Amino acid sequence: MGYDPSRLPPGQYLTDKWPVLHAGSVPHVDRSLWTLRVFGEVENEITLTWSEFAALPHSSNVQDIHCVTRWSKFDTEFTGVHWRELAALVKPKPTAQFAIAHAEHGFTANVPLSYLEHENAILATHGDGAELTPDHGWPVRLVIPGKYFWKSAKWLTGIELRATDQPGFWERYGYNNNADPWAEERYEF
Ligand SMILES: Nc1nc2c(c(=O)[nH]1)N[C@H]1C(S)=C(S)[C@@H](COP(=O)(O)O)O[C@H]1N2
Ligand SMILES: [Mo]
Repeated sequence: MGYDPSRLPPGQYLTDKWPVLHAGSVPHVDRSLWTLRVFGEVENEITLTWSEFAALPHSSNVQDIHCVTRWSKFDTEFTGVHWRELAALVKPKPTAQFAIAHAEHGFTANVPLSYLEHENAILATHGDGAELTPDHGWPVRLVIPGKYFWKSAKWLTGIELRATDQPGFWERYGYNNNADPWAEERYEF
């Protein structure tokens, strides 16, 4: 297939499939009991039910994803809720500088808040035109553009805004905190 090789970060190979990758087992989520909590450095903490989340405006984008285990997948379409819809409800304090995604089984992933605010960041319910499958993070996963894909937490249950950074699950395991695929920021050592 033809593609622009400059879209492939160093040390990556292109795949057409959408691989599945995570630590531990796929959680069994009951969407009627699922909630999304947005808390921390905000004026107004919220906990949304599925129906409240689903009622928020949705949007779509297309982006390339890059896993630290070296596979990249181009032109992945995600549909879901942009952070701005939640920010309008919680009103982040000026002290909010970092976002911690919280997921089932205690998984966390940290990014500077600016990455969550990116136009292509999304709390996704759909990938490549179909509802997310359980192994890709159903019912809601985060997608953070411009970072290795481990920053994109599947089975999202909360977003915490913080004044200070706090390493997440893979970061504590030795992965690079910044995780820029173009700089090959894979592991700490
Ligand atoms: N909750 C959770 N989310 C996670 C992970 C995980 O272990 N747990 N692994 C990350 C990693 S390393 C990758 S590459 C992507 C893989 O997403 P996919 O299985 O949909 O391709 O999920 C990320 N999100
Ligand atoms: Mo990954």
